[in-house]
Amino acid sequence: QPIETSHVFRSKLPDIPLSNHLPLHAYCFEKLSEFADRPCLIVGSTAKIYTYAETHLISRKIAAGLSSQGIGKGDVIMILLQNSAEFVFSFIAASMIGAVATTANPFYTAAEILKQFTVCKAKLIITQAMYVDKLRNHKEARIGEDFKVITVDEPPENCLHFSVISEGNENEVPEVEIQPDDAVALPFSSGTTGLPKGVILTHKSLTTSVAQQVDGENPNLYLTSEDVLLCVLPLFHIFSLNSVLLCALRAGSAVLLMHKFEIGSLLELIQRHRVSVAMVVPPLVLALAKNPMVADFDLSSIRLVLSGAAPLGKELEEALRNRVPQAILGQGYGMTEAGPVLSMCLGFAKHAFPTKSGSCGTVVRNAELKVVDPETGRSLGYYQPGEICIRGQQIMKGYLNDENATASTIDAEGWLHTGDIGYVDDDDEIFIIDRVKELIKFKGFQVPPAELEGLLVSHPSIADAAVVPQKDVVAGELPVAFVVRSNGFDLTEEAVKEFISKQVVFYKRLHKVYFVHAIPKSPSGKILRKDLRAKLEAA
Ligand code: AYL
Repeated sequence: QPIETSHVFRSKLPDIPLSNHLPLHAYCFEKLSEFADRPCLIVGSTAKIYTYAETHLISRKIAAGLSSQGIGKGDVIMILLQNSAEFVFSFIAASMIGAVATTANPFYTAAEILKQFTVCKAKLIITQAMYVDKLRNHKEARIGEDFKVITVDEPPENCLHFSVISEGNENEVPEVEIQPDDAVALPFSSGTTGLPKGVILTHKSLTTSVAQQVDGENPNLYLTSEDVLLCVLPLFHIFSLNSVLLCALRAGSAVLLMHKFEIGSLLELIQRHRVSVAMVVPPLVLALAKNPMVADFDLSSIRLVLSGAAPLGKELEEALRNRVPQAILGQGYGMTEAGPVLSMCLGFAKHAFPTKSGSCGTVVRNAELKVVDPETGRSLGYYQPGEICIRGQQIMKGYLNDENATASTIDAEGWLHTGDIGYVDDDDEIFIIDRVKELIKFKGFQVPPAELEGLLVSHPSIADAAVVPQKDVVAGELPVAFVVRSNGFDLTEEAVKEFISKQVVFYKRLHKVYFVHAIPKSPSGKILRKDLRAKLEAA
């Protein structure tokens, strides 16, 4: 009987010993004594700098402060903040006491926040006063009684000021036993299907992922204590949290925090702080490549641009190259559940390899990647497109309270199925060409169709609905809906759009609504999304 050979792709870089027995904070600050006086956080809006020693000390104070607020091992806190030093301190502090941080977009609507908050059983929220009103709609749980709210600015009624935790005694951080398999971060992702779910990332997942990027004699992503990393992408998303913040901390680089994207201040800050490494998403590449203001600023400090979270077109990459000719441009490919990085451009390595435009990089070291035929499940060789699967110690432990979703994402042999279609070329570079999962990506943000479909069918005049992506030059993809009306024809496109926009964050808003007589479905009742996407392309 012939033995089926399984094609497994590996990094060109050798495996390295991993320090993934360490808790995440200990791993990130392992070389603290080396970097103590180096800048760690630079607050863009104020130019305030926190050194590594200060960042570590403040985080310890907050760890003690959180603990005196009753937060202990395994407890979940929600960080509902824009990029800020307080975000960073709170995240590290939670790790120090074995607590878990769930991060959410402060622009979420009250309903979106409360859903995540409730599923996680969060005991405390760290946020800004202006978002507190969204937390007051909660019917069962009340601020100050059932959960605590801490604001980084003037606290509204029943809330506490950040100083309550930041003035903790750093010598009173409780000693906790942290196991590598304990959760540390709980970002939300809809994965390949359904509603957003809590993704359990453990200390081991994140230390492994960071090590795969920045550790070793020839790190895949070479960062030093001389580097200044641009942190404009939101830290509540795993791309920025992992590949910007955690990687920078491990390498002793400085992190330039911007609380929001605005092209003028972005360019000004890059020039002023001599940013050397820019983590970006394709819409930001578009702005850097096309905005006329760019010509007025000195971007010569940028030596590396890493784009991720959504496909980057070759033309766009070329256009950016004209603006920053000295820089190495490349991509990272990740998925929240994968811990998150699957592959990264080897042009970023200390001893770099030549790479091709359009590629998402090569699988990270200490991991295995395969491409499987979605029909037969067999693994495929070079140049054959199929579903990308990844295996390694970095992947999530599973979804929070959802064994079925976990089992349908990570198979019995430990392979995580991404729902992305791609191939590997004979230089071991990965190219993503399609997505078989439902997920829509607006500027790299997740828009789970199931969530919008659930809202749509809750409308009394809607019998059935399906939401699919429509291609867009600026956003990458936009959510559009196919809707079956349940009674008469009174319901208008505008009414449907408004019904949704009141309930969701701006990037989940429907761009277009098509009224149809029926939603095409498979015999088992699954929406035939491919057919709907084809309909859009034909239109
Ligand atoms: P999630 N090219 C094409 N599609 C991509 C890419 C890319 N470079 N990166 C991510 N995606 C898509 O969970 C893909 O469909 O995580 C993938 O399954 O919000 C989905 O986005 C995952 O979306 C990095 C670089 C993290 C990227 C990331 C991505 C995190 C996005 C760390 O260094």
